[in-house]
Amino acid sequence: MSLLEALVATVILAVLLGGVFAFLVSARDHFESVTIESDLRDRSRIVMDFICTELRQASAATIEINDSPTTLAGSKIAFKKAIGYAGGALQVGPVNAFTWVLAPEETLVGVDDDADGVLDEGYIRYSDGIGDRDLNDNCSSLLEGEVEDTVDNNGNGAADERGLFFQRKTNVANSIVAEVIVRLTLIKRDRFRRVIYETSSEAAVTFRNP
Ligand SMILES: [Ca+2]
Ligand SMILES: [Ca+2]
Ligand SMILES: [Ca+2]
Ligand SMILES: [Ca+2]
Repeated sequence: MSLLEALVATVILAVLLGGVFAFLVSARDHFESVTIESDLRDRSRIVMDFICTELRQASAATIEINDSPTTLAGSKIAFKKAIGYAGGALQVGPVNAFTWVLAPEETLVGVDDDADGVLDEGYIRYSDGIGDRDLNDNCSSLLEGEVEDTVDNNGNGAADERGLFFQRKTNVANSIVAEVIVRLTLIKRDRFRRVIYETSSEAAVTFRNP
């Protein structure tokens, strides 16, 4: 074999190996992204189920959105659970709440403080009347489809709503009815923090206790 033939053979081998390597990297990235997406969907389902299960036990009369019994929509819902009847009157427990909270590393609003490519990410705080428990998920600053521009980009009736968002319903007479819509957008980054994955869900909860 001449030197030239050896050189050509080496180049061909290098090209082939390069192709195999690129294929393996892309297969690994694809596997990782599929895994992250399915983890995120599972987690979203668990969080949504938890919120709805807790809310279903609420006494409808105790519901407050953003600390007001008449506010129709917001990123905080407070409620008291119905715990039984005594002397014909419904008894309720302490105040429980779900609240969207800005992540501790995101101190300035409008600035990506931790430079991870996600602006003002938050999480969900659950207060059970005894203490606060932080659900360990990144909850998006804005619900899917929204951009910060005071316009309702995703057409759900609210502008620039948070990734955790509660909406009460009213009847034709404009009275609040015993139902709330829960909307949730969770986000997750890949390990290089290059790609942000996002998943959204919504559910309606009807309050059976007065
Ligand atoms: Ca920030
Ligand atoms: Ca950030
Ligand atoms: Ca909206
Ligand atoms: Ca908007």
